[in-house]
Amino acid sequence: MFNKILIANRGEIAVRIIRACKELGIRSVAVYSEADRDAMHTRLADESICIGPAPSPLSYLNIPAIMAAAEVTDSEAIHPGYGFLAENAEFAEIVIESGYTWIGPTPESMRIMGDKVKAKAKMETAGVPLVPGSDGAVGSVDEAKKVAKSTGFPLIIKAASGGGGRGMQIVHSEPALPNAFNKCQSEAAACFGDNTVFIEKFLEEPRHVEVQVLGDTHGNLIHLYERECSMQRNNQKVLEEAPSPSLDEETRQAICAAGLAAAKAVDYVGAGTIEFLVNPDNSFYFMEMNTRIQVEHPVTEWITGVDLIEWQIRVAAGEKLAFTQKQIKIKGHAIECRINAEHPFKFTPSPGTVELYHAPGGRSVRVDSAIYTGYKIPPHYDSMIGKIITHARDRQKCIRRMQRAIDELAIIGVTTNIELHQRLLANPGFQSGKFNIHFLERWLAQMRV
Ligand code: MV4
Repeated sequence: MFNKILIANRGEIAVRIIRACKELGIRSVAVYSEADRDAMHTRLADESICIGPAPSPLSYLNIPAIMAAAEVTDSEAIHPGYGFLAENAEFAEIVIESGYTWIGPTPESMRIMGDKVKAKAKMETAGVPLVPGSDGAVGSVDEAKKVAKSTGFPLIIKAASGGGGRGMQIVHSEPALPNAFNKCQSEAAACFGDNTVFIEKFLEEPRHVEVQVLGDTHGNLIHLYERECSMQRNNQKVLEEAPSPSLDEETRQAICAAGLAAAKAVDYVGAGTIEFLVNPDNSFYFMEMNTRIQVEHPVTEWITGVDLIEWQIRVAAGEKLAFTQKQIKIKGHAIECRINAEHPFKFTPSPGTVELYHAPGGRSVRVDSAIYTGYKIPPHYDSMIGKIITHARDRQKCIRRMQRAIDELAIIGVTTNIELHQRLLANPGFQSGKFNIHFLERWLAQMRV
């Protein structure tokens, strides 16, 4: 096992990884920007090292600074968390070639999954269901028109290097196709330095269900069931749960088997997530694979009893998975509410000083956060300041428990989305468990606040 791990991240996920290191008896190294001198991760790690100014390109995305920090601290492995450099295959390669262990999948699987056209081709050979669309990249408006003959409208044009909702164009009719195609291509070139785009039929009322997988370096690969992630706005998830309230047992087994097949196709090592779109008739399609730990991993940890960060570290150190697929059973229900420093209905960021923070507690409540009373939330980073996770025997009890946990939560000094969660948890549409990716935006639109 490692003696020392460097965590190339900040906020709640850096704290989460430091906690796992401490429980494993591994020394932790935090890297921090000038804006994060008083951040929780900087304080909690065994060692902390400044890697540059506040803007992330100069610090948390600054590969030479991070590699220098690994060298001077004599770290053995690097955990990237989520966001920042977590899905950067070049960074993973630099880490490995410099003699450190990368706590994550191989750069090769990151590269395949990072290119949505390559990923879809791989999934095709693995027999994972794909949304009907172009066979690979589409290079011209004429070609796009031909693809549209088979998909019909609406269709969606996506950047091969995009993902997570970035670089997409929805097209409702033929006359709108040329402009949308050119826009998608030029935005892809500007955002990702790669103008490759592809086309899919646009699914109009899907749910977003994702399958958690975990692989070791000995060829063992398991799934840890699914999460329901449809409760989102602007491609930002707001609340996630496990298991999905919308899947029947047959669809659950099928989608988890498809997730496993997807991961096997790239010999996946570590923790990963396969995102699917699920139609109202329960047909489902591969959307993309996230080759990192995700924000919402705690709901899976709670229903399966598997510590995902611990196992990311163990498999990176070469250990075998200590459990088989048959031993992974769903126990109860878990929900996560993301707490953001933003206006609850306008969604404008609200950085500033946390004058008072009181975390909820009691039975089956988990709080993953990096704030404290007196903490100054810097304006340079994501607005998510923490997560509340609850567990119970069934979904209804889990919702009730979350309602009482959120009622206990007090954050004074900055505006948060706590009120959004209170209103959402009480909403009959949420409580029914029958909602899709449009639910939150439609509900907010009809509230007109
Ligand atoms: C789609 C889709 C409908 N049909 N693809 C958004 C994020 C990125 N991973 C892909 N996304 C979508 N792809 C087809 N063929 C709808 C979305 C989508 C979406 C998906 C999941 C959760 C929220 C979403 C919000 C808007 C669009």
